[in-house]
Amino acid sequence: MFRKILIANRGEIAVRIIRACREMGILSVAVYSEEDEDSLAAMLADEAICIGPAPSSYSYLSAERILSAAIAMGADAIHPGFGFLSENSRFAKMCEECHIRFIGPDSETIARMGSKSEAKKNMVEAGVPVVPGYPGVLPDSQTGKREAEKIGYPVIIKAVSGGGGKGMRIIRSQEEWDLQYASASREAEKAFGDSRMYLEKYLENPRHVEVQILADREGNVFHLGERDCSVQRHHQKVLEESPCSVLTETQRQKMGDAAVKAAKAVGYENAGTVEFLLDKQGNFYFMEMNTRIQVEHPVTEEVTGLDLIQAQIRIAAGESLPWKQEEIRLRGHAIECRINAEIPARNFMPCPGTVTDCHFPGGPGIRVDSAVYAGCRISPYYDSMLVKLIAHADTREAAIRRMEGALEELVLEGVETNQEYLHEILAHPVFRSGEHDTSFLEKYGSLNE
Ligand code: MV4
Repeated sequence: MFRKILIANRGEIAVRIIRACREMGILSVAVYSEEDEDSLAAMLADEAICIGPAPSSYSYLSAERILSAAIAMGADAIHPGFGFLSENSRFAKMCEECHIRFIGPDSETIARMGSKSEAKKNMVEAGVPVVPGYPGVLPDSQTGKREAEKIGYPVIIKAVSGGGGKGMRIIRSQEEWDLQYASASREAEKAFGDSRMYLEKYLENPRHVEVQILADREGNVFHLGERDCSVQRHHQKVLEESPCSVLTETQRQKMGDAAVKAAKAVGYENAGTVEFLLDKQGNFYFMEMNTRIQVEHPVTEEVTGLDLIQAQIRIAAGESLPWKQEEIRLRGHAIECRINAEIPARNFMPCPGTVTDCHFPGGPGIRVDSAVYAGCRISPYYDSMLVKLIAHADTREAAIRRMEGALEELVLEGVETNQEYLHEILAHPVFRSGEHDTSFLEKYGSLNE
């Protein structure tokens, strides 16, 4: 097992990883930017080191600075958390070359899944269902236009290096093609330095359902149920839950098997998430694979009773998973709400400032993942997520009720938050019915209606 882990992240996920290290008897090192000197992570870790100025590119996104810190502090592994360097194959490769274990899959797997068209090709070969479309990268706009005609409109074009909505356009007729292709590839070039695009049939209002997997070095792969992340606003997840309310046990097994097949096909190691789109007929299609731990991992931890961060660390240290798939039982229903420092009435504009006072909810089935404390500053330089509230209960309705209570109890003074907005989502009859899809917030999520 590792002696000392450096956490290449900030906020609540850094705190979450420090806690896992503590339970495992592993020393933790926090890194912090000049802006984060007073962070909870820096206080809770066994050691902490400043890695640079506030802008992420000079601190949390600097592979060189992070690796230098790891070497200086004598860490034998790095946990990247999510965002920042977590899916950067160059960084994973640098760790490999420095003989510091990157807690995640190897750099080649990260690169392979980072190319969304290559990932999809691998899945076709493995027999995992994918959205119908043109196989591979589009050689040019004109070829794309001809292929779109064959597939039939509406279609969607996506950036090969994208994910999460950037460089993506829905095209509903041939007349729109030229303009949309040009604008999407320009956006992709700017965001990823890669203008390459791929093409798919556009599925109207699907659900976003993702399967958590764990894979060890020996090739044992397990699925840990799914998370429904259909409540999104501009490709930002707002609320996630497990299980998905419309999935039958048969579909769940099929989707889980497909996710395991996907992971096995690429020799995957560590924790990963296989994203699917689920249509109204109950068909599901592979979209992409995320090679990191995700923000919403706690809902899976609550329904499985497993500690995903500890599992990641054990796998990275070479331990095997001594389980059988049948032993992984899903119990009850879990929901996560992301509480952000933002002003819903001003188009969800971030609202940095000082949290002058706070009170976290508790009681049976309530979990709070946060790095916020009374007096802490919320920086304008980083993500505005303050708190993840997670409610777990026997049924979806009971979990929703627990979450409503937790949202009512939660006090965050000094900054505006989306607490009330989340409360309104939970109360909405369409959400309550469990029949919502990815168009839910577009349709019902605007304020003052
Ligand atoms: C799609 C789709 C419909 N058809 N692909 C959005 C982010 C990126 N991961 C892919 N996305 C979508 N891809 C096909 N072929 C609809 C979406 C989509 C979406 C997906 C998940 C959650 C919310 C969404 C909101 C709008 C569009």
